[in-house]
Amino acid sequence: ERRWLDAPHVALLAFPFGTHAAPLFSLARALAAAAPGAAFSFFNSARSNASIARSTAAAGPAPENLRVYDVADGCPTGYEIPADDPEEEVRVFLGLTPANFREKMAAADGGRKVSCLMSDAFLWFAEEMAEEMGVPWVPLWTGGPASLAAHLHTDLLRLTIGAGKQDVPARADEHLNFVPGLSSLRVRDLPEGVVFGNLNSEFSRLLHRMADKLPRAAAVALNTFAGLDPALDVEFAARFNTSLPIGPLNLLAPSPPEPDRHACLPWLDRQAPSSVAYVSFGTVISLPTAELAELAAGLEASGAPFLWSLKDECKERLPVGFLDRTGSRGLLVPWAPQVEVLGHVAVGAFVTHCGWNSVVESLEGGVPMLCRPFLGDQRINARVVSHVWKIGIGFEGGTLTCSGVEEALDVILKTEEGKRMRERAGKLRNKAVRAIDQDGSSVQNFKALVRIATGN
Ligand code: U2F
Repeated sequence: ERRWLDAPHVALLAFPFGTHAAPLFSLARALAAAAPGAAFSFFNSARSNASIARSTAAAGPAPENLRVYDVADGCPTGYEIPADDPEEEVRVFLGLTPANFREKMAAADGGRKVSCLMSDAFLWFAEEMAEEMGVPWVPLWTGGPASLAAHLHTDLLRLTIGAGKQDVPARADEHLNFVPGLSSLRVRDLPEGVVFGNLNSEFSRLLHRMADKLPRAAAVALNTFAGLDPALDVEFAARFNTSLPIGPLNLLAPSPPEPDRHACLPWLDRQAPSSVAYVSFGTVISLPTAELAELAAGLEASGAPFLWSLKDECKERLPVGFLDRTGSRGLLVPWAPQVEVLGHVAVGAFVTHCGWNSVVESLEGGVPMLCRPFLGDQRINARVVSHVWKIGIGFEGGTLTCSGVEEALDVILKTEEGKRMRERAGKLRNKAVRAIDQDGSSVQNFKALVRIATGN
């Protein structure tokens, strides 16, 4: 009995919005499988847990030593996110933290003492909880690594550039050569809330606090791999007690393939190699109607076959007649098995918001990107894709236009430059695959993570 109570018990706290909780859960599964003698408790909102359960159903039950707990999110049944205030649910949830986590943790796994606290890096207060409990804190950063470097240097950036203006400052085009790891990026690529935009938004304050806490973590896990961005490898190794790039997470800890409910893959089988434009803006972004029309017109004008993951409620906002005119070469679906789609030989370009998971999946498929970033890390990810790795094209004006989409698709799908982008993307894919080889750097780092988490 006593021995059971003393066995390692790792608690994992999820951030239940966007594509944050799913990668942490995949990691929890992988850790539980690698350390069968330890217990793992995963804390997340009921809604997010249900969505993870649906998308991982094909993997069968989670390992027995991994238990899943629902924490209160403050949203009544039937709650709908207000269109004019998408951050409301995040604010409500954060308002309940950390009490909602504490309450469930107290009873988790028969009260077995927690010996390591892992969390989404956004949940900065986990550092204080871990400190109180006298256990190590191990956060996972799920977004792009360049944006993390920007958050870590928020104070330096505010001092140097000035801050507090709602718009992009006059120095927008200056390079960030005074920030370690970011010298080839510009002020305008920064996440909003660092030097421009609302510095007092929920996210801006949360990320600022996180930056303060991360250097105290026992280790910081990252969904990237050594060598993808060598300057950032050096920066994180210097900044953190232990920097653990363990990505690509979806290769290290793969979920089962998504069911292909809308028959995307057989449709792709009928298309020529590298000919199809795949379009998706992730789980948070919904294109404004005018821009949706521009994108539709651009796809139509390009003549390229396309696969578009577009929620049904957005379909109603498409230009009249678009579906009739393009039905023979376009497939619209409410959800696509994106990893498999990007890995399919027919896909030649990805029109994306540059959410980090999408960027990593595109890179794994060796697919060049057409980048239309919106918020958070997406702008800086887009700039890295187009100007550092040179495997994509950005929309400098910000929004998508018909001619912009047509031209960028032409370059990627039909020109020598597009071919070179594909070759460069292919080289990055090979690096990613090597990182999760038996002796690869991410596998080694994962083993180190298992040791830190279980105290061995
Ligand atoms: C937030 O990102 P998002 O959830 O909007 O976008 P991604 O990081 O690109 O993740 C989307 C995931 O959803 C999957 C896709 C990705 O794993 O494969 N998917 C799918 O399977 N089928 C579809 O039809 C559409 C999507 C945030 F907005 C970003 O800025 C952050 O970088 C990100 C990670 O922190 O979280």
